[in-house]
Amino acid sequence: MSAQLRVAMIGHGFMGAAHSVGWRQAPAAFDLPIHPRMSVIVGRDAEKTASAADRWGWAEHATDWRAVIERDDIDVVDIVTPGDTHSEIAIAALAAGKHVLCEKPLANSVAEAEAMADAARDAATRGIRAMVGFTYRRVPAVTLMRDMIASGSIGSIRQVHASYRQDWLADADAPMTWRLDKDRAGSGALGDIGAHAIDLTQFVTGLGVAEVSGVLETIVHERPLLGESSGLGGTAGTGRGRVTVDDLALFTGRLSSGALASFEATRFATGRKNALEIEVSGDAGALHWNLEDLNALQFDDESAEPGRRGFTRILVTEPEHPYLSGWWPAGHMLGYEHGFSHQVKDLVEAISAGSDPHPTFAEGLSVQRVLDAVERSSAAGSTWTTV
Ligand code: SOE
Repeated sequence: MSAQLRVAMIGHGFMGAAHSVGWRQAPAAFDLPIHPRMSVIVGRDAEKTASAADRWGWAEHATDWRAVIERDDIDVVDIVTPGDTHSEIAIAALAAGKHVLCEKPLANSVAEAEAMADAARDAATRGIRAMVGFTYRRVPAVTLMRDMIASGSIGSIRQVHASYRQDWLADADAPMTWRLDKDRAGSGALGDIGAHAIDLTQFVTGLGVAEVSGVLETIVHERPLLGESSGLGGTAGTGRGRVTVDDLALFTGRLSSGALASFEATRFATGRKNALEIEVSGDAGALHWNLEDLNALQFDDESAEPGRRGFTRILVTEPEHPYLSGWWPAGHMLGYEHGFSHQVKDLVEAISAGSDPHPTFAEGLSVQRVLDAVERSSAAGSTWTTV
């Protein structure tokens, strides 16, 4: 294995920026067994891709992803493009013998996700690894939450509430973007941010979502077409474009243990900027985490003496907490971007150890099956639908 992992990143939007920070920060924060090298960034527009290469520190830039994944001086392909391109690029990269990191959701359909999971399983027999980018698992407080649940801190799980509420579409005149086009994104709030709520639930509880009943709603049906804008991007053009995805997803899940979970995904929750929250309630206590307060974990320990119970706030910044060994002294806080460095750390260490990094494409497929079941349930009048 070469002393370096030479990386090609396909795409350079918001996730391209976040992944670039991860590739650059991780080797400085952690003693990685192999050093990742930011070799080439790929985009359709040569000028914009050259600018992204300069801004984020990529050695080269290119416009033809098919040529790049065939290069023998590339070891890893990092896919940060919209969901309609994930399966084609990932399957081609795995076939070319490249390790793959693919953004979430894994694909735009179960069929695509199944093909990707099959390709990853085959590639693993050749020592090629694949991972899907559910980075919130790698916030230290979330990993601690998973560990506390696994060690029995809250007892037997009774119920879960997981929601992801944003408000960047609450303005009806916010521009059209690829995330509102079913052909590009596969679904709206459900797949874009509901996928995180589903993955978090399955990750921290160790339970699968087995059955769902849900409703999907489109609130604003047309939006202005604009030139490319900052942030989440805008769809170029004049006039108005048709929104073909859900704006709001509400659904109930029956977990594999029989416990019930409630889910919400919306980009219309006025005032909620990036509120991914999960609360797990057990017979001996509860745990709550909110991305908008990402360093803290709320813990209700019902084994405390009467009068001393209720949620306490654990500041998850101690050196012994997950991932903190690479960063600052207690209380100096981490941010949104650190999860992307933790993702790089875990991927590189798995590749070096010859093991499958988590979440695997199979885990990404399990989320895709839940998304699909919610869409089928909503189309059938919110009936209970098997995942
Ligand atoms: C937009 O809703 C978005 O960028 C999602 O696509 C990301 O997955 C989420 O982490 C932040 O919000």
